[in-house]
Amino acid sequence: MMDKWYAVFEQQQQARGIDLRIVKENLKSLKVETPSWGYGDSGTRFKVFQQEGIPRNSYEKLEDAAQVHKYTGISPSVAIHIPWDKVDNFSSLKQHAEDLGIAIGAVNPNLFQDDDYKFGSITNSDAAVRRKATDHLLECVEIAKMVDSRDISLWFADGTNYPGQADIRKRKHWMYECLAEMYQSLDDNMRMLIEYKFFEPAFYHTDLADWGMSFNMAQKLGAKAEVLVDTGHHPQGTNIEHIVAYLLDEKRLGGFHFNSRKYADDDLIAAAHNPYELFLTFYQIVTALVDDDPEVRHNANNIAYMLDQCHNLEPKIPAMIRSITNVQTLYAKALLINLDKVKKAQQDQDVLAAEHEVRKAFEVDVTPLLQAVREEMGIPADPMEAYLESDYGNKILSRGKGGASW
Ligand code: AOS
Ligand code: ZN
Ligand code: ZN
Repeated sequence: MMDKWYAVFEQQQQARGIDLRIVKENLKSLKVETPSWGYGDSGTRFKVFQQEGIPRNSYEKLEDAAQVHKYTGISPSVAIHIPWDKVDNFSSLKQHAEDLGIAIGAVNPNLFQDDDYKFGSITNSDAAVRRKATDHLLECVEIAKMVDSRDISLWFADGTNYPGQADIRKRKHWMYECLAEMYQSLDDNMRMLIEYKFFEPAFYHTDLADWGMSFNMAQKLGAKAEVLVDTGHHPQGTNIEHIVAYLLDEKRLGGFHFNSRKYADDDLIAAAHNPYELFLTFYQIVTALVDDDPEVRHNANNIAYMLDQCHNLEPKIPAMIRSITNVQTLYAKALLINLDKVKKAQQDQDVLAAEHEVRKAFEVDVTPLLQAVREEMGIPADPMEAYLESDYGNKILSRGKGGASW
C-alpha cells in the first residue's frame, strides 16, 4: 500500500519537474537541535504546572532528547544552558550524550537571572557587572570547547523600561566591548550566534531589538559572528522570510530558534499556528542552496536549526517530536517548489503564476515522501505513533513530580 502511495507521489512530482532524489538527500541532511530547557517544567509568570516524569538533572534531559532523536532521526544534538546545565564534569556529560547516540549542541549563557543583572549585563553602567557578565561568556566558550560544541547562542535580556533610564548609545558601546573580548576567545571553527528580540523582559527599549542591530554587531565583530533568528521575536506582521533572505545574501544567517507565536514570544510548538510562514522561510533557504554564489550556498548549508520552546501544558517529549516533524514537513514542501518555474514567472513578471507556483508546493501532501525517507533512514514511518507506543513515557513517571525547571 505504502509503496503504491509513494509511486503515485513520485509520478506526480516527476510530472511537475521535481527530482525526488535531491529532495530526499536534502531531507536526510536536515538536523534540528532541541533545547535542554524544553524538557524541564515551564510555565508563565502566573503558574508553572508541574508534570510527572520531568528530568531531574541534565543527564536525564539528554536521555529524553535521545528519545526524540530515536524516533525522528533528525535531532541528534541538544542545546545546553549555563548554569541550568552546569555539571561538575562536562566530559562525563558529553560522554553520556555520545552513549545515547546524540551530542551536545549550542551553549547558551544565562545573563538574566542574577540580581546583578537587574539593570543589564554586558550593557550595565557598572563596570564590575560587565566584567562578571563577560567572564560568564568566556566560561561558556570554555564549556563549548570541552563538549566540542561549535556554537555559542547569545540572547540578552538587556534593556530599559523607561525613557531616560539609561544611555542607549553608551550601552551599545559596552555591549560591543564585551562581545569583542568574547570573540577573541573563540577557536577558528566556532561561532557566536546573536539573537535579537523586540521586547520582553524590557518594555521600553531592548539593546538588541531587531535583526539589523544583531547584524551590525556581527559585522563589527567579524566573520565568526552571525545572526540567530528566533521566529517568536518580531512585532506582529514582520516578514521573517525577508529577513532570512537578506541575511543569507549577506552570509550572516547563523541559525534559527523555531517556535510558534500568536501574540508575543509564545514559544509554542513550531508551525502550530503559522505553517505557511515557516514554509516561506524554507523557500528562501531552498533558493539559497542553489544560489550562483558559493558563499551563499555555504551559508545555507551551515544554518544551525534549533527549537526554542516551552511546553507548558503538553507532555514534553511528544511535543518536541511534533515540532521536529512539523519542521521536516514544511522543509519537504519547500523542496517541492519548482524554482525554475518560479524564475520563469518572475522573468515574465507574472505575479499570479509566481505566487501560484510557490503555494502549490505548500498544498502537496508530503506524507508518502516523509514515510519513504524515514524508511530509508531506518526510522519509524510515524515517529509520534511509535514513541507513544513505546513504554518510555510510562517509565519516566517514576521520576515523580518536581523535576528540573527549564
Ligand atoms: C528568549 O526569549 C530567547 O528566546 C532565548 O533564546 C531563550 O529562550 C533562552 O536563552 C533560554 O533561556
Ligand atoms: Zn530563542
Ligand atoms: Zn524567546
